[in-house]
Amino acid sequence: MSVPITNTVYVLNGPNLNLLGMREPEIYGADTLDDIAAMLEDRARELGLEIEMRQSNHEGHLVDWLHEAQAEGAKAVLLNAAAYTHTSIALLDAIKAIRTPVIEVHLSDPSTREPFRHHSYVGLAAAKTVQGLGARSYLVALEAVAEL
Ligand code: CA2
Repeated sequence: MSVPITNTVYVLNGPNLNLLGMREPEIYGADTLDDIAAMLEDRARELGLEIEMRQSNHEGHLVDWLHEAQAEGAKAVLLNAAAYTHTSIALLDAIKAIRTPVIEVHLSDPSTREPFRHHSYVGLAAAKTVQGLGARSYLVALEAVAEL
């Protein structure tokens, strides 16, 4: 049975992103995940959307939250799966298993970094990818949701 679609956008963040703003600012920028959440909430208010921001270092939590997004009728998911982007068939299967659109987000541009970051399992099923814009990648992805 299908649930009614809400205005809530799940923003799911993978391993080590809880350390954002504390290390490697030259790659990932100086904003913390809380700063990004605040920016998204401001923009979401203007767009008539709501943000459900989560972070986990555990792959299975991300899989469970993708299922939850669909069960709760989320409008879309912004997913920065961090390193699991490049390794996780479980996340690929979860994205394929739900009808909720998933937008892949990255702060950096993995395609210009080490070769092991060039392949994205998430990107094989995501509706769109926004990368390389720092914290603004999340905002551009949110704006894309408003167009859905
Ligand atoms: O650019 C992105 O957003 C990434 O998803 C970030 C991941 C990386 O594995 C992907 O290839 C690209 C890494 C997130 C690690 O976050 C840190 C935060 C602070 C200090 C060190 C790592």
